[in-house]
Amino acid sequence: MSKDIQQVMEEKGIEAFFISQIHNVRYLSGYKSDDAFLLIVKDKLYLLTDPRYIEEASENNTGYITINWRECNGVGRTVARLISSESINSLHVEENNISFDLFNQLHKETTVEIIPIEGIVEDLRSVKRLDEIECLRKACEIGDKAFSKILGDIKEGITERQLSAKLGYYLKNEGSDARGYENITLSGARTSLLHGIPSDKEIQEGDLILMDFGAGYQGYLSDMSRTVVLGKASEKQREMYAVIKKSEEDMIASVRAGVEIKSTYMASLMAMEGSQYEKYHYTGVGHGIGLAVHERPFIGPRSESSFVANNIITLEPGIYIPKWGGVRIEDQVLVTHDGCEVLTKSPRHLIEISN
Ligand SMILES: [Mn+2]
Repeated sequence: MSKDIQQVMEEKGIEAFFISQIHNVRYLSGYKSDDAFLLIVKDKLYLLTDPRYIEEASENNTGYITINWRECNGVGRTVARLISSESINSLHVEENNISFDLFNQLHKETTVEIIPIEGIVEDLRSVKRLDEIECLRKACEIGDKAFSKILGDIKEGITERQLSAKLGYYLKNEGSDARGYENITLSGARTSLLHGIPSDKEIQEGDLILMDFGAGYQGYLSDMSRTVVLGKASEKQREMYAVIKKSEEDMIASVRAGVEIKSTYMASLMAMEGSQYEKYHYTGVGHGIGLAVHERPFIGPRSESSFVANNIITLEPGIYIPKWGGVRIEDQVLVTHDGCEVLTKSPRHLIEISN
């Protein structure tokens, strides 16, 4: 069960909290807009937005008092006015998500101390509520459906860009929201590019094809990767694939509420220890996912915390050999008390596509 923001503020001695990160605004207020801010004090919740959104915001029944910041000549002035009516000595702001301009406005308009802080709402977001889990489950389902469709389009001569466009179509057609970035569809030697952009390269017989993509459902995202081969896989492709498949399965087996996240990173290495592939392994092997595609917790050698039930994370070990190619398998899982549930259900064995 995730905690209430006002409860966390009280524990941390935060009197007033100005929230400007867009996913954090959405998470706490349920309100979707690219122009909205929250001011949270002990016993009041304020949503600040502009006239274009005011009607929609007022219908939002989540306990927030809606304020049109234009009527008060700016966000900074509005916040200043609201906190001057409370007996407040300090205002916390989100350190990495406030513009210089807005910070200056707040500084100019208020006399209270402005204190930067980070990660408060992000930590809450890392433990999913049941309604969020349902949306994420649905986003994974849409991703799986699109994957099963795109396999039929992988043929000699189609370009990476065309494949990406078709994948985008299948995702939308199955019910996906728009996502903020393109799907990754790479082929041949280009599969070693970790976040490569689909190009006009045509897919050839014998190519590895790496697809990293996902859907959105009511703002909640899925993220999955599959690597397939057009035609018969070579000995080396088969070997690399087997290593990564084992690596991912070891990671899945390691996940459980209470387990140190670092140990899941260590599990990703077991399958390749001592092999020629170890040095081509990339250390970012997974991440939390929700309203943002990459959010807490992050899975790597420097992870400090432990998994909590209802974290939703991706596991994505990969081997990337420059100028030769790469293999990545990525699945999205729900952390539970006795392990994890894999939400992306697409097959994980090596698919060899025959024309
Ligand atoms: Mn990912």
